[in-house]
Amino acid sequence: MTAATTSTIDAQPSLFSFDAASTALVVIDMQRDFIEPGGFGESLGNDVSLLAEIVPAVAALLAFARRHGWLVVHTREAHAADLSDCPPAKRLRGAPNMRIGDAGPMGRILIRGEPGNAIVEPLTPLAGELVIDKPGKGAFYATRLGEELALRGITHLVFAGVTTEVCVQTSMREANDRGYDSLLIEDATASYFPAFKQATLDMVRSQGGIVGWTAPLSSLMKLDGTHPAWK
Ligand code: TIU
Repeated sequence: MTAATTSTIDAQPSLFSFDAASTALVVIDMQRDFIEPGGFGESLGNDVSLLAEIVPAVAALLAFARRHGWLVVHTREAHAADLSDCPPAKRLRGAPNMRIGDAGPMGRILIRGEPGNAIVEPLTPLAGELVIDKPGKGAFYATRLGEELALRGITHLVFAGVTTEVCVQTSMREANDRGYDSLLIEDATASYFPAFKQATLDMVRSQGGIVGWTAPLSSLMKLDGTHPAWK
C-alpha cells in the first residue's frame, strides 16, 4: 500500500486539502439532455448554449483526475422507460414543450438508454469509471453512490457539471450531510442562469464553507504544473 500524500490548493473560503487515494471527481449530468438542443433542458425553455461552454474545462478536469488516479464518477439524470421511478409531481411540473418520457429529437426525454441521455462525446466515461443513473436531482438519492464511495474509502469529492444550482448543488448538499469534504470547480460548472451559478458559488463557501469549498480549475492544475489549455 502506498502512503497517502496530501495536496493543498488555494480555494474559498480557505485552503482545500485532499489525498488522491481518497478523492473522487463527481461529474454531474453532462448529458445531451441538458447540453444539446432538443433535450430536457431546452424543453423547459432554457438556452442550452451556456452549458456547452464548460465542456473543455470539464474535459481538462477529467484528464487531471485520471492522471492523478482519482476515482471518477459520472452521473446522468435518467428515468426507467416505464417511468416507475419518476414521481408524477416531477413529470407534471410546469408547462414544458415536452415532458419526461415524451418522444423528442434525441429519443424519449430523460429516459435511460435513449440517445439524449448519453454523456456528451468529449466527456465519455472510460472503462472502470462509475456511471450512476439518478432519478432525482441529488446524486445520492435512490442510487448506489454512497455505498460505492464507502467501499473505496472516499472522503473528499470534487464536483463539476450541470446545472450549478440544481443537480450540482443538491448533490453537494447531500454529500455535506453525509460527511464528505466537497470542492466545486468554479469554471467546470454552469447554469442556464449565470446569476444562479454565482449565487450558488457564494452560498456554498459562505459561513466558513457551510456546504464546502470552491476553486477555479487553475488552482488544481497548479499541482502538476499544467494549466487549462483552452485559455
Ligand atoms: N433544470 C435544471 O436546471 N436542471 C435539471 O433539471 N437537472 C440538473 O441540474 N441536472
